[in-house]
Amino acid sequence: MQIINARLRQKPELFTLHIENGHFTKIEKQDGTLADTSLNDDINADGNLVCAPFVEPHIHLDAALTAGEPEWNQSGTLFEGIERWSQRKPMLNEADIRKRALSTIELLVQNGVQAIRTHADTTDPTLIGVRTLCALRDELKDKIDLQVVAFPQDGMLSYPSGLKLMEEALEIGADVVGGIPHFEYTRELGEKSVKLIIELAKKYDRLVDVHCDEIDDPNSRFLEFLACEALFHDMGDKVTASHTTAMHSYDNAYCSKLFRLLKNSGINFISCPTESIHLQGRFDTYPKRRGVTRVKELREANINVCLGQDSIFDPWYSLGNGKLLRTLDFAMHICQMMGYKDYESALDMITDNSAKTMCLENYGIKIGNPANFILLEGFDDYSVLRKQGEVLLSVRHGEIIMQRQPAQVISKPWISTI
Ligand code: 17E
Ligand code: FE2
Repeated sequence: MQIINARLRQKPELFTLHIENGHFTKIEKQDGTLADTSLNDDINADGNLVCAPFVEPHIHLDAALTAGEPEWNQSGTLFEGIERWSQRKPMLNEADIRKRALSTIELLVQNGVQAIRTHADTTDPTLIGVRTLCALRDELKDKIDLQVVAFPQDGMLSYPSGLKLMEEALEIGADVVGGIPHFEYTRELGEKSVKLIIELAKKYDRLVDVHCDEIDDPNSRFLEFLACEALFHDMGDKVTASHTTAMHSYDNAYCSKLFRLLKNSGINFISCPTESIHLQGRFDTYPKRRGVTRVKELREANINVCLGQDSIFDPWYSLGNGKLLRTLDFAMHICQMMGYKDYESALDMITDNSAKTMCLENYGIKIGNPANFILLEGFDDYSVLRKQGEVLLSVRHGEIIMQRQPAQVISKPWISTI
């Protein structure tokens, strides 16, 4: 298989990509545009961008597609979301979770995603979310990279037997230890939970991804605690802080000191800008805080930061369509990353940076790597972001897993009739 007339990120020329036995074998610079070949599995990229697959590093598949069941989140706060979800939890069963998770995965795949990190709530004595999503991960392992985070929604230390359930989830096979220190009853319990998360990750050899300071309280400072633990245990590359929305409300002097630790620790960040712009700032009148973490400043400090959707039609967020280009568009606006320099590598935040966060191996368009890629409308990061076009093609191990015909305008352009 060959992909001809392909653009690659940060390169002006056209390329031919050669694929054999599901792997990239040659990446060749072209001398001008090539005509279609006669081989029928060859693909003409037509000057569009061939890019590493999109990665969704933060979503809750156990809760996806449950908005309004049994009640809607009327206030739009994180806290009412948690309450609505606790009403839905007793209605969970394997078939229900599987059906919703599969439809959501399908939606993500249709939009160019090939790797997903999902949270699964452990504050449920049956652990049905963890069991079902771990089973699905194993079943889909040749089709998609799925990681499961054991996530204690109601608090690892504040929920009855929360710690025992977390350990059980890791025994079942969750890949990542999660946490929610800002929702534990006290600061002390929050800090204790972070220490335990790191201990469990070491004991079971797992990654860490904590919902950290997802609140507008400038005094919520579990991030420094998590980063310091990661630094002292020398495991920054395995640790992720999700949301960190309180960082929006920290003062600049504190942030300046904090960033030194963040940089030294090497931890990863995930921001979910559509979710946070909706859930945060809900206790403000005017002016209203945006409540999105400092993505621009993290990028400028060369700290790894990526973007996730968090929710699709669930008790926290009732919109969402699986399109990470939309999430990226929101981030560029909300975080005021609209200078030319910001655009040049914008796709990093939904591809390479997310792959680094998930510790994915053999990711990217390189000779010897599995031939996993997508085809995007546009010729570079900036034009893809601006067009907000559809993902045209998704190839995994050299096999087409999704192909889309671009939409065509069929009416006559009105301007030509004048
Ligand atoms: N749970 C939570 O604590 N925060 C969120 N943003 C979602 C679930 C979606
Ligand atoms: Fe989340």
